[in-house]
Amino acid sequence: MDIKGFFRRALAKTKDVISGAFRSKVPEEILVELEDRLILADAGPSTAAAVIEEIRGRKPASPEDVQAALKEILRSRFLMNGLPQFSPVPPTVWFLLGTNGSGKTTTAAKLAARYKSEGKRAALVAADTFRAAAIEQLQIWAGRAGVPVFAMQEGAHPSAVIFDALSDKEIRGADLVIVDTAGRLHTKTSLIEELAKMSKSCDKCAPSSLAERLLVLDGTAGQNALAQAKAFHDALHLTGLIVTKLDASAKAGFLVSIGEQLPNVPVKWAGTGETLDALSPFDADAFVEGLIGG
Ligand SMILES: Nc1nc2c(ncn2[C@@H]2O[C@H](COP(=O)(O)OP(=O)(O)OP(=O)(O)O)[C@@H](O)[C@H]2O)c(=O)[nH]1
Ligand SMILES: [Mg+2]
Repeated sequence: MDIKGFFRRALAKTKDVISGAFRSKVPEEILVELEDRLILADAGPSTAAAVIEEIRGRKPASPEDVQAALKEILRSRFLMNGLPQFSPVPPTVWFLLGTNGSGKTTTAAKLAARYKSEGKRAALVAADTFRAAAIEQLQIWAGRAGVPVFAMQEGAHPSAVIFDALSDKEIRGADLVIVDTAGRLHTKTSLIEELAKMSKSCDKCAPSSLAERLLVLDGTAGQNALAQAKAFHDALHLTGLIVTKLDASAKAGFLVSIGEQLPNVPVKWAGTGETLDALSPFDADAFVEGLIGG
């Protein structure tokens, strides 16, 4: 997947909104218009105001100065350390967390397929035991990805599923074990307890294996997704974000406020469609270029 081309297409409309601010040739007029347009692009009022203040502080003398400063400032808001983390010895375990329908199951399969294609042994674990259909859905995706999947019956405790999965020879022998969890609200306190138990299971069976707690965010939810992410992070100490449905989002501008609202939680992956190969490492340069041009 050419992520540059993807963002150019996916962000074309948002880019038009932002570039409309440059109809004036007077820097201060551009800045006033630009602030409104960043908000329209779902960057959030406080981020928009902060970005404009920062540009103004640089005393731009021309529209080109404004454009260059905008690009540099937006780029600086994305962390560099977005690389996936692995445990010192295999297996590495990643938890995929998030609200209902954000794309956890699909993304779990996409990640497994991706690592498999790189020659790693990837496996999936069905820790969403709320509905039998959820287990089945992951099994179908595992079949498509050609990776083993560990599942127990509906209603089994997620921490028990993880314990048994990591005791299973085939799963234990994998390099990367991706755990699909049930969709949930960040407001539920039982979530924190459940995740603590799941982490404990990991530690018991495979010490230090849990390397990522990744929040899967629906990219079409814009600023709402960000509010969710903040609540999840406060409760669960996330290690990274996966933003899905960027192919269908008119609100991807919210990503520029992530750095401000969630410092230390890098965007690691971008979901770009519904197929198994529609996942890319997040590329901040390509994103900013798509948003405001080359
Ligand atoms: N367009 C698009 N659709 C996506 C993407 N990722 C997931 N979807 C779709 O989003 C819907 C929900 O995906 P799931 O993977 O089932 O989401 P989930 O978080 O596991 O949902 P629950 O288990 O019900 O909480 C499905 O129709 C997916 O095809 C993406 O990157 N782009
Ligand atoms: Mg699911």
